[in-house]
Amino acid sequence: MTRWHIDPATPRHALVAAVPRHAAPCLRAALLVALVCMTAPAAVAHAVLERAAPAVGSDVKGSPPELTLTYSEAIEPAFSRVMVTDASGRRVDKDSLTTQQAGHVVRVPLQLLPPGVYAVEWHVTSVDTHRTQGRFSFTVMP
Ligand SMILES: [Cu+2]
Repeated sequence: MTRWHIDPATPRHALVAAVPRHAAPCLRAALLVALVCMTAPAAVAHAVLERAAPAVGSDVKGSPPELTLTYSEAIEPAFSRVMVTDASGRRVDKDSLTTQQAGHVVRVPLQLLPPGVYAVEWHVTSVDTHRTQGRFSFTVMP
């Protein structure tokens, strides 16, 4: 298996960080895609979040046992991070990230979640070394 060298100080990251935070989410995503692709050393698609369970912005009945995130490309678990927090900012995932389906699916076990709104923040590095990130929320209903 190929080993990838990840340098956290590459200009690509500076570019990604330079995208205005106040830009509309879709514009920001488009800018990120453009910047990441422009600066790709060997252009291969990077990991875009294709779906999530619980789904982005969804209401779910009862505490979900885990969060799953499906990406367009395989991700490298050692260089990827997912955090789920409650409305007070307390972390409610079990700080354990595993992958399935050749790295396309990320599984994060969750603690027992009382009804409320939860925020998911993810930063992943795909196997082509490109970093992508995003956040969304879901609501646990009684
Ligand atoms: Cu890429």
